[in-house]
This record gives sequence, C-alpha cells and structure tokens, in this order.
Amino acid sequence: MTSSTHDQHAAHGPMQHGADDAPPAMGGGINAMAASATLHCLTGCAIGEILGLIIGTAIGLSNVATIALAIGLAFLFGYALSTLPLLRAGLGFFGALGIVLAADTLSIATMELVDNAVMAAIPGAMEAGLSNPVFWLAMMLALTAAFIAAYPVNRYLLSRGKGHALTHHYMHDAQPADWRRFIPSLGSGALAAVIVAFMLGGLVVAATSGLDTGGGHAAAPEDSRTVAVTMTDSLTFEPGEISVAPGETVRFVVTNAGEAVHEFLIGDEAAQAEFEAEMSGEDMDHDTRSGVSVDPGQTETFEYTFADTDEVILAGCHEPGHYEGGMVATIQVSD
Ligand SMILES: [Cu+2]
Repeated sequence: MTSSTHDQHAAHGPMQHGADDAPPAMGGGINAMAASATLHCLTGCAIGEILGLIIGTAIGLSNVATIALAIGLAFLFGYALSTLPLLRAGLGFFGALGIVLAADTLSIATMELVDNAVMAAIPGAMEAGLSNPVFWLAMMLALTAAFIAAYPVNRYLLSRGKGHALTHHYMHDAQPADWRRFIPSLGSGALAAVIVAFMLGGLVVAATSGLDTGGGHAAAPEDSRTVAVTMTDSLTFEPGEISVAPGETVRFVVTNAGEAVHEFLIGDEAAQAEFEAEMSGEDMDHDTRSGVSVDPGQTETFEYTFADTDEVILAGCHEPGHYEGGMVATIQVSD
C-alpha cells in the first residue's frame, strides 16, 4: 500500500474531526478563515434568534420583547459556539470567554443589525410566525444578507490580527488528550449544513402545516367559540336555547348525562323531519351529518358553521320517540 501525502490527507475523510478547522496556509487562507469565522457566528445567531422567536411566541411576548430576546440569545449562542473550540484547545472558561467577547462582538452585532433590518423590510415577515413559510423564506434571505455583511467585517478583523485571529491563535493543538477532546469541533461545512438543514426543516414543516390550516392567516380554529351542551334522559338539551351570530363557527361539546343514546343534529324544521323519517328507515348512520350521536356517559365534539343570515334553526335527537317527546333545542342565529 503506497501512501503519498495527498492520500494521507484524503484519508482524513469527512469523519475526521477538526479537518476544516486546521489553520489555513499562508496567503489566500484568510478568506477561508473569514468564511469559517462568519459561519460560526451565523450558526450561533440563527440558533439564538429562532429560539428567541419560538420562546417569545410561546409565552406571548410583544413583538419588541420577542426581538430583544432573540437578539440576546443570538449573542449568547454566537459567543458559546466560538468558545467551544477554545475550550477544546485548552483555555480556561473565562480566558476563552474574554477572547470571544473581543473577537465576536462586532461580527455578531453586524449580523443582528442586517438580519433584523432585512426581516423588518420584508412585508409580513415579522408577523408571519414560525408556522408560516413566509417567515422561513425571509429568515433565509436575512441570514444570507447577514453572512454577506459580516464576512468583510471578519476578514478585516482577521487581516488586522483581531477578531477570529485571536481565537485561531489558540487552535493549533490538533488532539487534546483529556476530556476536552469530547468538545465538538465543527467545521465550516458542518455548520453551513446545520443552518441550511434547520431552515429547510422549518420551511417544510411550515409549508405542510400551512396546508392543514389553509394558509396560516385564514380563519384560525381558535376563533371558534365553544358551547357545551348536556343531554338528559328526561329528553332535554341544556341549554335549550342557544344564540349564535350569522356566519359564526361554533365548537359544540356535547355530553350525554343519561343512560340512553342521544343525538344532537342541527337543521331547520324540514331537515329535522327528514332525520326523523330516516331514523325509522334503514339509514341509521347519523354521525356523518351536522351533529353527533353520543353514547351514555360520553362526550363528543364537532364544529358547525352557521349560515350568514338571521334564522332560527333546531338541534334535535332522533332516537325513537325522543323528538316527539320534545328533545329539541332552539338555535337563534342573529346579531
Ligand atoms: Cu335523545
């Protein structure tokens, strides 16, 4: 088996950690170093920013508070990502942090400025929310712009022996012997892949969930009001009268408090007569219509959108004898 230096290099393979972090050769290496430094920052910024937006949305923060949180986390993760390689290289935590604070602050600040400016400039991007593909497309554009803006900053700092040149000075030890070897060493390619995969993942999830809700900004399900109805064996619905607005979608939660099966079928008088006729016929499958059949002690839920006009319609039970026995509720549709 012959082995030239070229073969040995190739034998490192993509699995060899640290391959991308090797100190670049003299000359053109500064561009690669600047790209690597910028990608380290960008990954931290992207993680922090999206995490901030997720948390802000989840706990209901205002837009301003959410953006402040996102920027704070972007700095935190940006610093953290740059600190790891230094810890790996053997620096103490505070020593590493001091270098990173000096090296990355301008880079991260540039990114956050450009990133948020782009997001603010794209109509609807801020309001889109994480479940909207618009957000992820805008985020991709914003992060690309942030990379382009921060790259010359990092390159300038490197050329002046500042910025990431400070950190790269410590990154020559290839193989730490102790626990530090377990600190992940992320190459530029891996970082770029993480960002792209993360963005594409968010986009795909948002696009598919957008299909379910009919495009995110359409009438959201949480708009619908919930009305609880109880059925009893004395052939009553409680409440016996329900008021809804024209065009309103109501979520009915129907509980059968009795020991017999009961139904809650919505329709005008003609429809009720039809339900009654069908009940005595062969077609007993009422669940597919505008309402539910509920077993004793059970609760069923369904949504119903009322017509956009004032009217009075009914909800009736068509178990044998129940409708004639007065098991019918009145639904008043009016403003
Ligand atoms: Cu009934």
